[in-house]
Amino acid sequence: MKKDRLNIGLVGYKFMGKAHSNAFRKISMFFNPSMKVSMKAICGRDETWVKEAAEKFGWEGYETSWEDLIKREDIDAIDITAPNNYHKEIAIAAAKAGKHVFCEKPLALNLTDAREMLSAVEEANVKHQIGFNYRFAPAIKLAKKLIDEGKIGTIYHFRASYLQDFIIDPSFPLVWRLDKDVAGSGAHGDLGAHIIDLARFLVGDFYEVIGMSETFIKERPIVEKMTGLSGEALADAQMGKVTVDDATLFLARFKNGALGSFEATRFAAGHKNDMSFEINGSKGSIKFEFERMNELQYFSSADEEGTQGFRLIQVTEPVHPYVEAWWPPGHVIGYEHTFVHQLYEFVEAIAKDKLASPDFSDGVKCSQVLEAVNLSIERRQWIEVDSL
Ligand code: SOE
Repeated sequence: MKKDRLNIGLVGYKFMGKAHSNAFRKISMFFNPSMKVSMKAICGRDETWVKEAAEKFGWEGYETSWEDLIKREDIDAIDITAPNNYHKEIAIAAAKAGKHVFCEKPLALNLTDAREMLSAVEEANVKHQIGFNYRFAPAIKLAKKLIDEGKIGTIYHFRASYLQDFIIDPSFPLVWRLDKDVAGSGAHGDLGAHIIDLARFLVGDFYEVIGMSETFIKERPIVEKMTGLSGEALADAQMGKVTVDDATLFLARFKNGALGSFEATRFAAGHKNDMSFEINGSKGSIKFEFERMNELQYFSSADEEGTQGFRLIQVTEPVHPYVEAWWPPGHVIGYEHTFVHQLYEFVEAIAKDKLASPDFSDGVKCSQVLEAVNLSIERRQWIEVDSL
């Protein structure tokens, strides 16, 4: 019998757990999903905190063990927002239990694990999606449409940077994002993963890469308590080693001949969440800056000579994907809306039995690029992405 309700279990209740909880709450209020969504249980190890999160975010209940969450027969889909080192075990167990799986990016700590996760969801024949939320900004969807319609012609360049500064202070503690065993990599996998995915979405697959990276601050005070992205260390905390990159830069050649440059850093003072890119083609260009996410800049060489120039498009008209569900034109949307859109699509994929997108195979392709860049840094040479 076809179900009309999708019961969700969410693992993680910190920054991403909150973003996903908010999204599940908003889906039914703003969209008309083909299935109703029930926020069954949120899961985290600390009972006091997870109980508080369940009440605050609107979950029916909570679990303190992800194994117990997966065992529950009343849950159809598992959403993973726990730190990266948990992704593989939870996703594989969830797939084996027949649950649909949504997983935050990067898919896994490394390419081998990412491939195992893809095999598990494919073997179990469950729906799977990865959290590349920026694809779901209406302005990015417009960029994709303009490219697909040939409006900027043959693509020559993709130039992207993802700049943050939240760890620039050397006394910022050694949070899990700075530990390779937990995070897999630093700015590269956390920020670089997003611009790699957008490059794949908008330009196409990568052919070869060469990169460089640096860890500017090698030791930091050991963290006592995590607070969102940050954490607190004791005044007399011992120092621990930073085992990930603070910044990774790389050059790329795409299979279609376009050239790309990528910069991911947490050491760009003044840049808080500054993800931006420019794409240049034979007939025009496109520019996007996340901190002005409702806007897209478009230059068309077909425009009349003399008045040519980049036009600033407010992507808030209802003709653009998802916009109609929100507010009248000009009433801008924000970061959290990208999560509502991606999880709405996940629900639709399950309800309509269609492929979710981006899925774990996109996660694997992203991990392949991340790993090829790492290998190029180690060997100081260009690496063909498909050789991995
Ligand atoms: C922290 O650097 C972070 O929250 C990333 O983990 C997210 O993926 C990115 O969207 C914003 O920055």
